[in-house]
Amino acid sequence: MAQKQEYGASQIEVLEGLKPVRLRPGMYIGSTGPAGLHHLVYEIVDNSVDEALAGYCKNITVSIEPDNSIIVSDDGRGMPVDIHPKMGIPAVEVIHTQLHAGGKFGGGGYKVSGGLHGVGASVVNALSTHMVVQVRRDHKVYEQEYFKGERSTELKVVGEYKTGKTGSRTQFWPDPEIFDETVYDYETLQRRLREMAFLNKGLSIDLTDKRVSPQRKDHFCFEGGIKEFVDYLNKNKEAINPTVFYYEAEKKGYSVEVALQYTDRYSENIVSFANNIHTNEGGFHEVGFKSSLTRTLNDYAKKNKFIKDNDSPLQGDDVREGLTAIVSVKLTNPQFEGQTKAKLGNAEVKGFVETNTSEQLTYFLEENPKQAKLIIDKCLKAQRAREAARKAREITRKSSVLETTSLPGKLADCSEKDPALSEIFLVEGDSAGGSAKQGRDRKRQAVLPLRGKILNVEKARLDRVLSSDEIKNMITAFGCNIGNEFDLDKLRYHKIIIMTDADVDGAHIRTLLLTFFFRYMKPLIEQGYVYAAQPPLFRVKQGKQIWYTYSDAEQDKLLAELKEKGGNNKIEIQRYKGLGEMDFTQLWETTMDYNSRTLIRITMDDAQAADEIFTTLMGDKVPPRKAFIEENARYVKNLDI
Ligand code: 0RA
Repeated sequence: MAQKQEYGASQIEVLEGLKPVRLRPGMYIGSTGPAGLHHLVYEIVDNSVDEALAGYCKNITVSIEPDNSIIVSDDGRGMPVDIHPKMGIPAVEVIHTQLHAGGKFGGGGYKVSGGLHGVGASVVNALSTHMVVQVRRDHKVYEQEYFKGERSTELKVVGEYKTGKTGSRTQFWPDPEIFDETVYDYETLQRRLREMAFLNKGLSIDLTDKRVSPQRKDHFCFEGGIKEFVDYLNKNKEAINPTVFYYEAEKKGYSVEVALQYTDRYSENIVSFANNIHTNEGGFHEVGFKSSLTRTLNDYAKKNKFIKDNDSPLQGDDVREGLTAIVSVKLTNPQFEGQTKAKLGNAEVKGFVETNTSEQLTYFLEENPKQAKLIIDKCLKAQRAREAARKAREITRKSSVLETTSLPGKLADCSEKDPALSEIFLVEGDSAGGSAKQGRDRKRQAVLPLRGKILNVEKARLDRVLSSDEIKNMITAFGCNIGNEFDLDKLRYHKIIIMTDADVDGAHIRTLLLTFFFRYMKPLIEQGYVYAAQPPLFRVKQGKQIWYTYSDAEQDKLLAELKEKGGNNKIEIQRYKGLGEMDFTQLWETTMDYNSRTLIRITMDDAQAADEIFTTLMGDKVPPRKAFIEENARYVKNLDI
């Protein structure tokens, strides 16, 4: 304790002020859209989580205030307030007004750290119109305020406390000059904070939305950590092994936790983290885990004669079918690599995870022979199905989608050859498909009509997936193959646009398509190549003027404005029930024209929620599906008229 107290002002190395952050916010928080806005909260929470990882903080509370400002408080030691020797100002002010050098406040302070390596607070401050920081320390309450990243008051003592605890409290108001939108989404924060609580067992995180009455609240605290995360992810699936396998291990500078459970599904769901950051692109921790899993299950299966000497061994795909697993590592010097800096590059982590997983999993299998048998049986089934699919593919090699080069007959391709400039519309129904083909920009827009419902891939193995015509057409049109053979470089369009009717069927088809992309072409979603078109709901005509509106709210606003101007004279309203009701010029003007259309990008954030949604909507269990649809009925209500 005493030694740790020394870390304070002297640990902070100063680099520069905050101008660059306001000039290029994207460089620091990724985007100035919704993702960036929510990122601000995570940066502040990360600092409190670091304080928890250092062993000093147990409770974190986050609230969305009625004015959309955010308050984050913790019961840690309180940020340091001593005077920084070089700068001559309090450390807490340095933390909030300077971009300091690498490592957590110059390193040495904390064991592990995620986020922006401790510069988070200053970045958030720079992008906020106003920030208020309070520190409870040494029986005093300190406070300082900032304006767009600059100090607006000196640090002063605003009170004293006799009892109660030390801690830090930050309130900030995101700057509307920086962000497209400054309204927080409860579910987005809820998802990430729940995940944070799973990843840091025993840490309590409370979230409150004060914009609504009654207030909306969540309390997250999981003594079982990622073990409970697996329970949560599998809650609507049938488990193969009832006991979730879990272990944790540590050595100097590294720790690892793994939790896993098999389900009766066909897809694999391995989610890995390094320092609480979701490593979407994998990395050495994931590689170590996967190779250990394959080797350990093969060794066990051979030793117990589930696999005979001459049988072919289980492959990676076989041991991952239906698997839900969380791999979480924490390390002092994480190297994040890859396109989105979401891949762990520390090679030494591979052996560490591999060795520990093998040892602990072997132990689990030997302790739980009944469950071990169920797991091996599941893997053997997957192996037989894979073999059968391979044989079937060989027999029909000529007609196999994976080998054909000719494009599907239903596709109206574009003439552009550069994928970055090309887009493909997946259109519900042949008649809307026809209008889209007529209305499109032939140079850059391709159209593929889809007939009716596409196959629910959640309930089918690869061989059946590949026998569906609609799916084969998409695979050949996209050109990038699927599953293990997926190759993003071969993708022929960088915008894949789902265009369905604004009704329940349309929503269902969109979900089926997203399920397929999510399970078999995940990088498409990760890279942000998948979009949903937004066709209008209404056409309003007054005299020679025509307006299109895309939501009930927009429609009400327009009608109110028109009424104010000149009453109801001659106003004609058409409500579109489907794409098929628009002719090709209307479809172009409202939904396909680059200048006037609105596209909704399907993000990886959505895709994370997607696993849950797909599991619930597309799986076999009826009660959770019914509950889900009822809970979400408000989203569907306006669509199905
Ligand atoms: C003491 C020393 C240091 C940081 C903190 C307390 C501290 C920071 C935050 C941020 C949010 N909540 C907090 N609670 C405590 C400096 C440690 C270092 O230099 O690494």
